Amino acid sequence: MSTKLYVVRGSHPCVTVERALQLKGHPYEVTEWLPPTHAVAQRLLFGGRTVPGIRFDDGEKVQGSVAILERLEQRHPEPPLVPADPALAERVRAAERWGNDVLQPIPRRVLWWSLSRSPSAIPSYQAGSKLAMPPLLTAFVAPTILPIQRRLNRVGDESVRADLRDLPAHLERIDGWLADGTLGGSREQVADLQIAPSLRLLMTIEDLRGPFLERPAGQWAQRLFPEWSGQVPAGTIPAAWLEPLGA
Ligand SMILES: N[C@@H](CCC(=O)N[C@@H](CS)C(=O)NCC(=O)O)C(=O)O
Repeated sequence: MSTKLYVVRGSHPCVTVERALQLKGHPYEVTEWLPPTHAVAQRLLFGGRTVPGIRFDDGEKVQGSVAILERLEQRHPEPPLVPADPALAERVRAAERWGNDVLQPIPRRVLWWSLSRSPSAIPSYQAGSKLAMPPLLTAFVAPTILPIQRRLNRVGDESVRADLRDLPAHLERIDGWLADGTLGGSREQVADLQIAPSLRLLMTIEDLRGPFLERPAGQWAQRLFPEWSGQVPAGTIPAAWLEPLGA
């Protein structure tokens, strides 16, 4: 049996786990779900509805990017994804938890809001997917899928405006971690793998890409993940909402 990673195309925590498997040199196969069918399939396989989930080659199953990286580290310690120095390891773990709890939901909310405004951008996020639908079919199903995703992710004007207001402080924090070596070391660690994909996914929204690229955080995410499918056209987010970012 080979290790199987269960993903939804475009999901940033799935990218986190896939990069970790690649860094460890652990062979794996990818099984892709088409949302919203993932919810039923993942619940049956793992007990919870979200991706990523992994079934290791010996049958052990783990769900959730932080739990998967932790288990991967125990099963395959080399190369390490957590620093040997205990004080730095504690900082890296704390940054990873913040990345999972605070930062990770933001691209979900902002992106589903943006795709609801610019649904013609949806096919760009399916590039490279085995399950990519023809654009006409996507246009047909989008009015059904978008409200479900908005509800699942508690997306509304107010939550997205609050996310955009909070982003400068989050970017400041990440810039600080890059400056003090918690992030952006010579080898990628669990916090890099958790935080950079969230930034990179946000940078597929053209209105955010410019302001992000002006900061160390955005430049770092772009360096770690130069290729990323998807593009929401400029002008999707109202200009007034972007003011906190200096855009
Ligand atoms: N913090 C968890 C969250 C996973 C999560 O919410 N994944 C999203 C995709 S990015 C998902 O499965 N959403 C669909 C749903 O909530 O049903 C992790 O890192 O694994």
